[in-house]
Amino acid sequence: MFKLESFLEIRPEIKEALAHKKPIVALESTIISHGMPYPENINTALELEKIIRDNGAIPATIALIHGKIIIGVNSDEMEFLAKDKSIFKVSRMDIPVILTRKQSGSTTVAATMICAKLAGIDVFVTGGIGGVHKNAENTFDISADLQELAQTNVAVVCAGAKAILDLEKTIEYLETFGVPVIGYQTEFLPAFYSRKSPIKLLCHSNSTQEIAQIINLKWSMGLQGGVLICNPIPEENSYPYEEMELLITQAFKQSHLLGIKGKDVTPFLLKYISENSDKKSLKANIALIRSNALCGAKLAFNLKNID
Ligand code: PSU
Ligand code: MN
Repeated sequence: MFKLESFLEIRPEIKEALAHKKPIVALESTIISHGMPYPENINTALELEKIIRDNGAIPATIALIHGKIIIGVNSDEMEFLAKDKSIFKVSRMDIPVILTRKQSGSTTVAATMICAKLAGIDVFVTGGIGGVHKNAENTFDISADLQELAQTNVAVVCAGAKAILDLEKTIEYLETFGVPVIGYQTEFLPAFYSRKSPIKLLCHSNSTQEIAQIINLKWSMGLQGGVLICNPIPEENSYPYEEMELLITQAFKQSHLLGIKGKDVTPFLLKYISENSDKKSLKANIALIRSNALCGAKLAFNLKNID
């Protein structure tokens, strides 16, 4: 018979935090294995955990290690995720396959949301979410992250979405599936490297306390699904939207020429941009996710302290 405990390992510190209803922030691992080069990936992953701790919450980095969902990977496991080239990129569809075969994989936004929910964690911090790709009307390439946001009750803090995606279609998709998209201290959808895209959001809030109330009300009413909180990259680390778009268009053309398909598309585009912007895009990536960790810690605290 299926027993969740055989596949889900929640590390003691997080078990204790769950039992005492302490604020917890989940972190994904695809960014470690497939989003950044070594050693920036491991250094950033460890730093994010510290930022979350310094701001009164418990960090829980999530990954699949040798056939188990680990909630709160330790530093040795993080090193493994950061260095090993055979780590799978795991989204919703891959979870049962990787667990059955006792393999290891880093979790995408979709998979991290699923695992966080299984563990009882309701706030998750990432860099950028997946979305509707450009030319999706022909390729049907839409990230499983969006469907997860539509159905899984986890609040996701991100810096918007990269312009490797069709941002207008991504927002339309989230609207169709009833996912609240909240601009934190901005009226516009942030575009990852840039503080602002041309897309005006329907909801913005300057307070993590108010955002916590919105999330709490959504779930208390029985409305299923996530909430997306978009926190713009700090001003001093941002790039003009047009400048990034040019590089992104090149990356997109290249992926088309090489016939890159399916789950390889996003890592290909991310790598291309990173390699063609010296370390500019990497620095921006690190800065924005640090800022998201701070926002997520505050939000997790507010969610546990609703009046
Ligand atoms: N976008 C980024 N950085 C990332 C990702 C997306 O700017 O690291 C990763 C996230 O883990 C996200 C995944 O969940 O890529 C989406 O992949 P796909 O498009 O194949 O669903
Ligand atoms: Mn895809």
